Amino acid sequence: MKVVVLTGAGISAESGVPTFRDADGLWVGHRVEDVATPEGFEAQPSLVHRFYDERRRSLAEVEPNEAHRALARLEDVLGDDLLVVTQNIDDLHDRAGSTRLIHMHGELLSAWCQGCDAHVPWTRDLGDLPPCPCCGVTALRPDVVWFGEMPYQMERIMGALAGADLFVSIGTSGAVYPAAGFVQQAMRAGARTLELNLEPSEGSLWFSETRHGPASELVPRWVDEVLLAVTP
Ligand code: BV8
Ligand code: ZN
Repeated sequence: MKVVVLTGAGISAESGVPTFRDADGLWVGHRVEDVATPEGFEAQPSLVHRFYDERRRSLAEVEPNEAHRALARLEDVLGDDLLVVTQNIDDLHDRAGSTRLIHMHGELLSAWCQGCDAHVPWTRDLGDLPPCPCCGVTALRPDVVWFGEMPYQMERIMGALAGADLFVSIGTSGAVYPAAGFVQQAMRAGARTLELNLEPSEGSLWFSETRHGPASELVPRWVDEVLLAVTP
């Protein structure tokens, strides 16, 4: 059984990573167009660097939760039949052990050099304009996909959706495209579709089944169901 899982900020909420649209959401205090666009970065680079430097630093204070760990367990059994596509730029799936993982909106722990186009692992601040480790130019930006920019590995994701038997969406409001359209592509490919979210999302009507509750409860329970069905 081929499974594609899409995750959003809701899967990291119980780890203490703020989501975008909840009351204490990340973008409160900032206008989205100010911090999550190339134009915003061009106009106010230090504001945008501060926005991402804060989020990169806070990674040291959070841990993966039972939902991240359940998906890693699922990969141990399904192997190449599972692909996790995350919209999150935190490293909680990675730390939980997921390796068949695509960060379609980039990663906080990576920097992208506008001088030589290198993508380099990065854990420090970028606001103090450090030189690129490859070309020495002080032209590093957060390696995240902003509005108007092309998400990463879209061909690989489209291919996985076309062959999926099951598409599961976890902890996302279904507000941002192209991620929000994946459920329709999966459905058109004949996949069953399941939404695991705290409350109905903007795309709930597209899912053949929706379950509401915290990811740390819903995801392990769903993974146990799948493991029961696939292990002889
Ligand atoms: C592109 C990275 C084209 C940075 C992000 C009009 C119509 C349709 C589309 C558009 C349009 N106008 C513009 C567009 C395109 C635009 C878009 O979709 N805009 C929206 C606003 C309409 N999209 C883009 O620009 C994308 N690129 O289209 O490129 C292109 C084509 C060719 C060539 C070049 C370009 C790129 C979008 C990527 C933006 N970057 N993030 C960063 O992280 O700072 S978006 C960011 O917000 C996330 O990555 C995610 O994608 C998105 C939504 O966030 P969620 O993860 O869903 O989190 P949210 O807070 O919203 O929801 C949390 C959910 O969890 C809630 O439902 C809640 O109930 C639930 N929850 C909470 N707690 C729990 C829980 N669930 C379970 N358990 C819990 N405990
Ligand atoms: Zn460089």
